[in-house]
Amino acid sequence: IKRIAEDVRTTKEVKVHWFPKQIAELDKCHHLVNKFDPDLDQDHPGFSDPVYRQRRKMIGEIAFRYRREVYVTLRELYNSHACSEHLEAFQLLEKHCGYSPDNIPQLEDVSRFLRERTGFLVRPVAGLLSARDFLTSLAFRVFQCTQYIRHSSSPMHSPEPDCIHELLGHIPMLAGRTFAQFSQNIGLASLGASDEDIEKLSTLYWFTVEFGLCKQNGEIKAYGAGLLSSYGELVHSLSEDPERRVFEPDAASVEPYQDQNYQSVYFVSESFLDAKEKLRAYVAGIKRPFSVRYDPYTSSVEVLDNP
Ligand code: NLE
Ligand code: FE2
Repeated sequence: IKRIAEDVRTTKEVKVHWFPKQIAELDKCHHLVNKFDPDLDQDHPGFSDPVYRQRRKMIGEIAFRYRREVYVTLRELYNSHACSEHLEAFQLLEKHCGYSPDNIPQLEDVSRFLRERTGFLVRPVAGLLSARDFLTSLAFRVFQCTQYIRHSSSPMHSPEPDCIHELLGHIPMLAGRTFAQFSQNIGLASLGASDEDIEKLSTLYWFTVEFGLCKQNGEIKAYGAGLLSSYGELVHSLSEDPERRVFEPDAASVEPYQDQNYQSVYFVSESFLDAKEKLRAYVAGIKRPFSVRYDPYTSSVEVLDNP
């Protein structure tokens, strides 16, 4: 009976044009009337002025992409440029964690998600931390996340971390088991290390967790968060321009780098397992008068005296 009633109703239904019910849905009201477009209208006073038309086009694009630009551009690029682990986790984050072009997810939700996947937690931090403090938190599977967002004049690249970098770059990667273990291992190696070793470990971190590339099915893909959060550098890293070398911790840990612009050298890992093994061998060579073991039951670090 119910079914019949519905059928009757649909046949009588009057089609009403869609309209937004929420202010955020104004994002869908973006259809332009081209009548006065200086590119199409020969009578437009700017028709024969290419500089004016170029500038007008640029301004139009900014308005069009307002707010969704970084998310939408990166999301598209991931299909061809991101490693499979990132793509997989990103889908889950869109499904369960409020990742979308119109929403900046809450750290609380993201933290809950990661805890279920790899036991990583995120906590807020006001800005760029010292290398020692940042690496220390990784030892406990804690990831310190900035909250602010990059300046709108440079959406394609930011020299400092921001919430786009953390949420789109780091979080999906930390949802993978091997990569999470790799990250924690760098942290554990840093505990009580000399300033010199901290410098080397943070350089290793830079060329892997931040700017690492890896091989997948014969292709090179990005897994570094600094690449996955910058659509300028993501394209650059897999282009003809930079140099790409095989990942070797001994070399990567002393390679000079700058943090203002795109990198000129990237290191390519065979796989995360391979990177993890290589890191293990490298860390074994760091001299410390003790060793450490992480106890996941109590979330604490045990210090063991070396025999
Ligand atoms: N260059 C990155 C970005 O634009 O998202 C941030 C790197 C932070 C180390
Ligand atoms: Fe980062």
